[in-house]
Amino acid sequence: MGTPPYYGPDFGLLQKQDPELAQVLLDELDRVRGGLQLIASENFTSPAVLAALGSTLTNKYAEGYPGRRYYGGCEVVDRAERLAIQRAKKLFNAEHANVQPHSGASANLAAYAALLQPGDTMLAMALPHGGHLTHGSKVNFSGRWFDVVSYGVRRDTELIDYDEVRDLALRHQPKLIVCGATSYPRLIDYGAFRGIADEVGAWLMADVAHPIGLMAGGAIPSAVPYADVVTFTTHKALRGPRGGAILCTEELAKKIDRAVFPFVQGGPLMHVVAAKAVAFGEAMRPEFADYVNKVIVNARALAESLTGEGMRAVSGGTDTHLALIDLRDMGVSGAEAEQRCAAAGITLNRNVIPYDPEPASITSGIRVGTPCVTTQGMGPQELKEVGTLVTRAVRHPGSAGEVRERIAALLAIHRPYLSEY
Ligand code: DSN
Repeated sequence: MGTPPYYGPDFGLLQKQDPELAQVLLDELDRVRGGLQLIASENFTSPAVLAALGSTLTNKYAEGYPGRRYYGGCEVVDRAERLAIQRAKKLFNAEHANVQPHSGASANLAAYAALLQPGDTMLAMALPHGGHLTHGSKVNFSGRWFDVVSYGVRRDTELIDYDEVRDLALRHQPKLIVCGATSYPRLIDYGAFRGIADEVGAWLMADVAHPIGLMAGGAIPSAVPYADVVTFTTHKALRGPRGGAILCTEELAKKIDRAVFPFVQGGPLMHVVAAKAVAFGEAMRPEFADYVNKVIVNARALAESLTGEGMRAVSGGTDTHLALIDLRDMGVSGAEAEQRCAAAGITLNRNVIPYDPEPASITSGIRVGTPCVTTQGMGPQELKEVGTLVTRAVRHPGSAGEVRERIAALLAIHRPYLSEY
């Protein structure tokens, strides 16, 4: 008998050796197959991405960069990282890519480390208006280590007020301007941010963790031509493994690489780097462009359905993969809505809305997104029904059983990790 050519995940072995943990994996698969996943920042990776994640590359220490490692035996994993870098540069038309950040937060920490010193001033979107913890929240390193000035959205339009951003930039002279958000349903004008950054001599960083997949598929304009540094995660609409990455200009390449390693991180997760390469390769295919266009069409259909049922979409709708819903007119909090939806088999998250009178633990809103359901093959007709079901679950908690049945019927046709990829 020859040596098997590949050694990879063997679920039967895991079940035999550790049935308790194996059951967790089965239960999680049951959970996603048995409900509707509307969390805007999640997706279902392809089996090919999962195969790379479950590979022996997890074993290798590879501190450093391809060809310049601090451990021997890296010549094979170097190929995985080179592939990931080449594909990221090609996919996003970027001068330089660093694919090692373990997460979006690590990528942001590294970008700040490359561009700022503690105490420097940065201008970024406020968390309660759709920004991110790492954009200067007081409970995060970014808010503690930097002098953070925040911009938000206008009360009337619920859109970024570029005049306010410019005024704040002129007044505070930040060294870095950060654009990008986690619950902003509209397109961001990266050109306007570039103009403001140039006017005050600031670096421009775009944290496009949310819309990077849409940019990869060409469904929305890219931030890469405008920003000095672009940080992102690979696991949202991009549909790769959980992780982060950074794109930047050649001018900043060395600073960014040194900031990721050795300043912020030690050894990279080579199985994840390999899985990122797989995901970037998948995102180059025409089917992926088709997928992300459908994600947006579906998000619009869902937002229209929800507003047709009497909910209010913040900013009036969406241009992206997500919608933010204000529940105040319904007299239901975001936390209650999240619980009621969970009882009906719908997973989504409560979310603060701009000028929210409620704290983050309660909120007045929910955020919904379509990356998962679109991967499952649902289209606008199904999303119209999903909107009706979400509204019914939120308004009438007693109808949870009925809603569950309808969802089961939808999922019988569109089942994650069962239907064709
Ligand atoms: N936690 C991510 C999200 O759900 O948007 C952002 O980091």
